[in-house]
Amino acid sequence: MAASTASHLSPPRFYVRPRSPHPPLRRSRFSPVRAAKLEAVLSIGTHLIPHPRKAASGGEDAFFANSDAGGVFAIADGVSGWAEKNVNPALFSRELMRNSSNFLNDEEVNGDPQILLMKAQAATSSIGSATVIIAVLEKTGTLKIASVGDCGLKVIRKGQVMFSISPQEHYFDCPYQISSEAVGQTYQDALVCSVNLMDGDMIVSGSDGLFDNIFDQEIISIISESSGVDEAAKALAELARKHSVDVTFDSPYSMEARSKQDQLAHWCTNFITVGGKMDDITVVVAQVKTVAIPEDEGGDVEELKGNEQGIAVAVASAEQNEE
Ligand SMILES: [Mn+2]
Repeated sequence: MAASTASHLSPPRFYVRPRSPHPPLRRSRFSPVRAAKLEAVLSIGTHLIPHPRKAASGGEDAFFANSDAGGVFAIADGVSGWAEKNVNPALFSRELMRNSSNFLNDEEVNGDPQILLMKAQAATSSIGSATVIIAVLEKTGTLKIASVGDCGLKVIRKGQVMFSISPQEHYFDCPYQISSEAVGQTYQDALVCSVNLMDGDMIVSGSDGLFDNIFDQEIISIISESSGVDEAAKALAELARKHSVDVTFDSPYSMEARSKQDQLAHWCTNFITVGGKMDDITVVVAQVKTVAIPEDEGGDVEELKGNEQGIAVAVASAEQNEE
């Protein structure tokens, strides 16, 4: 009845809707922040819980986060095998992060996480190796990522994981790693990618201690229930920690180990295939926000759009603010 009424009231010409020659694409949802007077920044929360047996030393993960100039964060996970050679695995990861932080405003780096990694590795003199991820948000809303190994990063938008990076590993549980030794990987081996973010997007990044012990659905729940990035980072780390010491929890790590048992049997027999995986757990939660820039800076936006000068200018502004 309703349909016939509508049909009766609507002249036929209204039924002939011209089709747009360019229907909206899914990609348009990921378009960068375009508004002329807005720029993207990150609000960043972090939380680190060391391996239960490494609590006294602080563990072997290291990280830094900096909300200036849009936003940058990095995580390094010192490879624990070095302890067998009487090398403290934390020294390399900590120095790598310290150097990454130091080169942040370097002219040559210019907001490129892979170049930042190159400089940081070259400046690191400690013996050891580490997996590492560096992420830099441009003011246009593009997140640039360089990752070596199995640190993870996911982007959550409207309650769904819309972006995730894949770990790089030689074989199960032996990730690519930046190393003091020639046999290791370098910045050239990094997985390099960019993702265009929108206001409200949540980035969850962490060492393997996080993603080996927590499922996507749990991450999504915690993100949706938390009131801020600090609270979310803490809650994620605590749940991962709880699972990591739970021998009955069927963790992502155990599931993967079982699925690769055939290849493991050839070289190692003592992998856990049930329960959580005890490890250092580092969590970074970052929320993308758009902030209005002052009117008198509006004229610069056009030339910044989509190119690499964005970060350089943003860094310069941050430096000016500090003076
Ligand atoms: Mn780890």
